[in-house]
Amino acid sequence: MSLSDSSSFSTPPPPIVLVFAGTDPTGGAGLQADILTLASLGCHPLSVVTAVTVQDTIGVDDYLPMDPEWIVDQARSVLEDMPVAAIKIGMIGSVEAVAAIAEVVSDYPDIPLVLDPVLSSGRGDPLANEELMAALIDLLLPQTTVLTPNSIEARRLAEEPEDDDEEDEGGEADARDTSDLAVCARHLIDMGCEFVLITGAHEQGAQVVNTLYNTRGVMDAQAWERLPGSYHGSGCTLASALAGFLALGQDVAEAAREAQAYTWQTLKHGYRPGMGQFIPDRMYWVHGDE
Ligand code: PXL
Repeated sequence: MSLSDSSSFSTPPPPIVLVFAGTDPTGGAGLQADILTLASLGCHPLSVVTAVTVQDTIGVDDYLPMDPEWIVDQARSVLEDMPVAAIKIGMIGSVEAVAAIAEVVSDYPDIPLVLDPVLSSGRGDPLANEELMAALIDLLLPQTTVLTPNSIEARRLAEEPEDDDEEDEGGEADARDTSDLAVCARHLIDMGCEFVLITGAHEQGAQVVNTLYNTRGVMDAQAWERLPGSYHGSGCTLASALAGFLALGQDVAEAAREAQAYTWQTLKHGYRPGMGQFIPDRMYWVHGDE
C-alpha cells in the first residue's frame, strides 16, 4: 500500500486500550512500557498520565502525583470520543486518584479491566502506601476483571486488613497463611476481582511459574524458563499485553497465556541500555533475532 492509498481510511481501526499509568522516562516501565507493548501487539493505546516519575534504570528517585481532576478529565475526554475495548491501570500515585479512577471506570462496567497493583519499583522504592493499597482494595478490586500481582504484591494485598469487623470475629484475618499463594488468590478473589494472575519470578525454583486463578481455584499454570538478570518493566509489559489480547477478542485464559509468551520473548530479547536493570524489548520482532 502506498502512503497516498486512500483505502486505509476504510480499514477498521485497531482495538483501543485505555491505560492509566505513571510515566517512566527510561522507557522501561510505566506508561512508556504500556504504549510500546500495545503498539507492538497492534492495539491503539490511549494514555492517561497518573503521575510523573524521576528515575533511571536503577531506581525511582521521586514522583509527582497528577491532580485527580486532571486524571478524570484526561480519561473522560478520550472515553467519550473513542470506543475502548479494554482498560489497564498501573501506577496510580495517590489515594485521591484511586477514588477518581474508580468513579470513571464504574461508568464502563462492560469494558474488561486489568489492574496491575504497582506497589514498588524493581529496586523496592515505594510507589504506594498502606492507605493507597486499602483504597485499591475497596474501590478498584471489585471492578477488576484480572488482577496481575507478582507474588510479593499478592501477599501484601492479601494481608491487608479489611474495613469490616472480621478482626472481631476471632481474628481470622490474622490467621491467613499468605505463604500459600493459592490462599492469597482466594482472598483477592473474595475481595471482588474476577481473576488473579500471580507471577512467580520472585519465588524459588528453576522455572518461573505464573498461575491464573478464578473463583474455583487454579485455572491455568504456566512454567517458563527462568531468565538471568533483573528487568525493569516486566510487570507493566505483562499487564498491558493481557489488556491488549483481551481487546483483540481473546478470553481471559487465552489472553493470559499469550501475554506471558509475549512477555517472555521481550525479556529474552531484553537489553541493558544503562547502568541498572535490563529493559524488555517490546519490539523484539522488529529488531530481528540476534
Ligand atoms: O514496574 C512498576 C512501575 C510502574 N509504573 C511506573 C514505574 C514502575 C517501576 O519503577 O516507575 C511509572
